Amino acid sequence: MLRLEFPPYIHPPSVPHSRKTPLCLGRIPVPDRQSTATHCPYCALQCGTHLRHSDGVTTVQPSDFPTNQGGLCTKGWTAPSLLDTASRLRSPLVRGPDGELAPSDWDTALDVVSDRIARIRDEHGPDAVGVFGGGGLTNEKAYLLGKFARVALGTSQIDYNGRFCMSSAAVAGTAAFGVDRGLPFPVTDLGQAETILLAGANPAETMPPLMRHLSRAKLIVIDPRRTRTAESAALHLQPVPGTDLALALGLLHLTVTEGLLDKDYLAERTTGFEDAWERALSWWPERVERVTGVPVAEQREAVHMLGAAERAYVLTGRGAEQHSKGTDTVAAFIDLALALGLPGREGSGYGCLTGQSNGQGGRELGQKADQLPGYRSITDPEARARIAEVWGVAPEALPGPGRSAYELFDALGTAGGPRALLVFDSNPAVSAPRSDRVTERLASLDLLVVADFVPSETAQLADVVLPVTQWAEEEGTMTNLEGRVLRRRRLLSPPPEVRSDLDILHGLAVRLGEPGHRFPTEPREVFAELRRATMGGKADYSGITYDRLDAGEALHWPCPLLPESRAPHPGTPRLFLDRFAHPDGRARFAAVDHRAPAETTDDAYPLYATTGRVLAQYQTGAQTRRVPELNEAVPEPFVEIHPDTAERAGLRHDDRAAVISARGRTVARVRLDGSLRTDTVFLPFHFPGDGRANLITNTVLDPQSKMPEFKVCAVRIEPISEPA
Ligand SMILES: Nc1nc2c(c(=O)[nH]1)N[C@H]1C(S)=C(S)[C@@H](COP(=O)(O)OP(=O)(O)OC[C@H]3O[C@@H](n4cnc5c(=O)[nH]c(N)nc54)[C@H](O)[C@@H]3O)O[C@H]1N2
Ligand SMILES: Nc1nc2c(c(=O)[nH]1)N[C@H]1C(S)=C(S)[C@@H](COP(=O)(O)OP(=O)(O)OC[C@H]3O[C@@H](n4cnc5c(=O)[nH]c(N)nc54)[C@H](O)[C@@H]3O)O[C@H]1N2
Ligand code: SF4
Ligand SMILES: [Mo]
Repeated sequence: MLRLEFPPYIHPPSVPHSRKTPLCLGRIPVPDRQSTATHCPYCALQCGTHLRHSDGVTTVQPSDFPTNQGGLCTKGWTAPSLLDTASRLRSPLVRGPDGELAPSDWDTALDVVSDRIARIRDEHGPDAVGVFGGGGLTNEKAYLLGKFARVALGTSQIDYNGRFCMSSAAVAGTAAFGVDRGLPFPVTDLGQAETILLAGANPAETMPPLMRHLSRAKLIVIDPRRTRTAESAALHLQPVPGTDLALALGLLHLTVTEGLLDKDYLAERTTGFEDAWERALSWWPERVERVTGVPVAEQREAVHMLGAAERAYVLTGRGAEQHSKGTDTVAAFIDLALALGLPGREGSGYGCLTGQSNGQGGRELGQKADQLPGYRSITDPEARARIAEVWGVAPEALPGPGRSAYELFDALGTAGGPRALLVFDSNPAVSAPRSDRVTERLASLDLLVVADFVPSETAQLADVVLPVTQWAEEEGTMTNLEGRVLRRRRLLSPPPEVRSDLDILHGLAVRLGEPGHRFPTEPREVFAELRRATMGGKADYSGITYDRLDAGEALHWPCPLLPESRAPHPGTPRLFLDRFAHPDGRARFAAVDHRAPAETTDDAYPLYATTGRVLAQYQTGAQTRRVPELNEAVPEPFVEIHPDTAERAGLRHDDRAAVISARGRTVARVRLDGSLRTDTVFLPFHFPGDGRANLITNTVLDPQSKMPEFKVCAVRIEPISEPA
């Protein structure tokens, strides 16, 4: 496991990190102002920062924003250095007849894209062009991307990387509460809790400053690994990967049998307990221990810690969610929280820790295959009519739901599948399951267009690469893990030949025959339209303005626009205090049952592999592998393995090993860890090429959320000899 020299979120690194004057460019970056208040570009905690520029150097300092309270992790501290990374894309690239990507001008690049799109569309219809977005896009970009796909391209084939992220929690949360917002309460509420259950989340590495809010509570951590988060827990339950559903059902069972059920809450605020209980009834503690490996005494301790607390939370992360039964697993944890009477009570609740910078906003503004802005369903006639009106098109002209992320990648270049794909803010050649197959599908396309600021592994496969602005060079809004809308502010002007994603969408839309005003390039203008589009939806942003945000108001959606005679709506930091969002105002228990992972171990593949993150690298590493300090901390793929398991496989610490599943093989450096389960190995997914964890992961999808089973598959591990 990763150990850094200094605590991850207290001290600044000894060397100041800076955006240095780029010698290669011979250009001193032009600051638009000396300093600005903004937020870190990486994760959903959206730590507040002060960015400053002087003497050609950009530096970052944490601000006293509620989510980070003056802390930053190493990624936040080093974020400015990516602005001028040597590999920054600085002009459009078009693949020439020689098969090489070569610099081009914007008109040529955009003409090539629009001409080929038009041709493909004429020949094969609008669904032959696909779009893939990301949870790192600002709200404005995510909104305009969805509109671009449905209006300018007329395609149903749009989805985004959030499908691989919180989609299971989103489905389960919507079913239980009628609306899904990652945390339906401010992060700071966690600071008053007595007990917090963290199911499959490792915030000590994935959101270090969040740990400040968890430090007063007794933590119960459910994780097959003894992570840094688990080390700080009062109780660590260490299940076999893929068995959380049985564990959650067992905890519900014990809540009832140990007399901890909140019957008044059940009667007043919920429906469906009986059906849920019918399933949980057969998950008695000894059976749960047999399936999950979690001792009965620990199960009992967990429910008593939760039941005894006046204020308690149940939180899920990707460890519980990224499974072929992720939706049911989250539903079972929500059932547990409901049985204890937590959701919708001040000082208690259930929440999912969203992941990417704008994972929340990205999930509700219309880049998901089945959604329109405002968290509206694309199959709901009323929602279609409303959005069509805002967009100035006929409702019938809006396409229906498209394929989910993996289904979309899998169909690329096949009969009936898209023949062109535009990627904004994702690197699926590394992040998608069976990334070898996905890479092959991407390569088979007639046209692959990637907008990025670095040559990601996916960009390297593209026919056209479009260089975009980075966070410190653009304005916009983001919605953090607590549904709070924040301002991203510009400090620097971008390199000369770099454009914003909004500019690109405008340029393409106009070339495809759209009136230019339909695709504004000014974030403020897009936001004004987005407010109208979300008005009356579940995620209502209509009462939020840049001016209110700039005045420092903390606005959590829903924040509807009120008549001028009334004071503006204050936003909704806490959802569900009076009622849940279903018509009857009640939360719904889900009747779910455990099932095994799609793939279980056998003689050929005797170990479980699970995947996840380390502090120093972000996602596919496209960004953080280019930050020297971060890459030096964790420079290469590794596999965590128990010493006994390693010995049986003939492996020692630091050996290179092949980890092999039924789908493929990945190569990683052995790291011995005596605290790991002996039946489980762990790999981070941050690395490209032969070291991609996604060469082995399982593409089986959750039937409801279409989430792939990133967190469990069966493998064997073998030594490989070092290349000479
Ligand atoms: N440093 C860093 N921070 C990040 C990111 C990053 O890439 N790097 N990414 C951001 C994003 S997009 C996201 S989504 C979040 C993710 O944040 P987390 O959910 O905290 O991250 P993961 O490491 O994917 O998974 C959490 C834990 O789940 C455990 N786990 C694996 N399998 C199982 C299982 O079957 N059951 C249970 N209970 N646990 C299991 C893993 O051991 C791991 O410790 O992090 C965000 N922050
Ligand atoms: N095995 C395994 N696989 C996983 C996971 C796992 O736990 N295990 N986790 C999944 C999860 S939770 C996630 S969120 C995904 C993440 O998967 P990806 O989204 O593919 O990962 P990133 O590295 O964040 O890729 C984002 C790319 O967009 C670029 N970019 C950043 N901001 C912008 C922008 O504003 N505009 C444009 N045009 N480009 C931008 C970055 O430089 C980078 O190249 O991976 C998933 N894959
Ligand atoms: S915790 Fe997340 S938002 Fe905060 S500094 Fe680290 S990466 Fe940035
Ligand atoms: Mo994520």
